[in-house]
Formats: sequence, structure tokens, C-alpha cells
Amino acid sequence: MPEALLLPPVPARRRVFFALWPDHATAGVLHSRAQALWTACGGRLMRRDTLHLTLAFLGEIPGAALDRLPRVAAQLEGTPFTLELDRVGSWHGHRIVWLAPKNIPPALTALVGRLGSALNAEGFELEARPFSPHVTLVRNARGAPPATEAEAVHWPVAAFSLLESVHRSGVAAYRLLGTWPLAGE
Ligand code: 2AM
Repeated sequence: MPEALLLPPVPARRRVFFALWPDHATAGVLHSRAQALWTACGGRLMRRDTLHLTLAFLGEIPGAALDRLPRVAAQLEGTPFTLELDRVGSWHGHRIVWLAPKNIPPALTALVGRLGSALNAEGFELEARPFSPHVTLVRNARGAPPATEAEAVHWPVAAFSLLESVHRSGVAAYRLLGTWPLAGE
């Protein structure tokens, strides 16, 4: 059989999004919080290596369009900031349990605004719904989280990333496509 036929097929459409990806220490703290909430609410614990905060969800885009995204990201200006994740909540009848910041840092709002404008200018369509920063910790939970206040998780943010949703042997995973520093305005 020719070698090319043995390679996995390249999907014509790719499911991608920009996100904040936690450093190792922050991911560890988020994971501990996720475990505590999962113990209280049941459902499906998000794996430590999948925890993130979505900035812009592009959905399924043609594979060829993917090449334009690194250029968009590299041109963005932004400043580093610290996220204080101190609010617990749930959506969709408690099925999605998340951690969010009570106060959204202006630098995060500015980054998401610039990213959205730059993506729109490149012809990418984003959802019109307002940005609601959160880290999903548990899915398919069976009950409401026990409290809405949480001791803050301090997340120092100095970069943002482009991710692709992939399925490996039926398990959802994210592939890192690129990371760009918030190097100042
Ligand atoms: P969620 O964690 O609240 O489900 C990969 O799917 C990431 O993109 C997840 O963080 C997910 O948010 C987010 N996402 C999925 N569909 C989305 C949509 N239609 N609009 C905005 N974000 C979405």
C-alpha cells in the first residue's frame, strides 16, 4: 500500500478557538478546585490538561483558513494581567459548573475586543453573545455548586493561545497550535 494511504486523513474543517491556557501551577490549583466541586456536584470532571478560559470561539473553519490565524494573533497588542477567579456558578440546569472572575480585568476585556475585531477584519465570524469569561470545571453535574463565593485562584496571564479541539480514540482533547506573548501596547 502506498505510504500516503496509511496517514490519518486531514480533516477538511477544524474546530478552533483562542484561549488563556494556565501555567502548570495555576492548572494544579484549578484542578484541585474542580475536584472539590465534582465531589459536591457529581458529573464529569474536566481533565487537568484541558482546563482553559476561552477568549474567542471560531467553531469549525476550513483547514485552509487556519493559516491566517497566527498572523492575526502575532499582530495583537496586549498587556499582562492577573485573573482573580473567585466566583463559582453553573449554567444549563447546573450541567456546566465553572469558576469565573467577579471583576474582569480591563486588559482582558481589551484583549478580547482586539481579538474579535482582528478576526472579523480577516473575515472570521464570531458569536454575537457577550463575552463571559469562565473556566469550565465540571460537565453534566447533578446539582448546584454549594457556594457562589470561592477563595480566589490567582492566575498570572502573560500570553494567549490558539487551540484545536480533536478527538483521540473518542476522547476529546485540545491541541496547542500556537502561543503569543502579551508583550505590551
Ligand atoms: P465551555 O467550556 O463553556 O463549554 C472549546 O469547546 C471551548 O470553546 C470551551 O471552552 C467552550 O466553552 C467554548 N465554546 C464552545 N462552544 C462555544 C460557543 N458556541 N461560543 C463560545 N464558546 C464556545
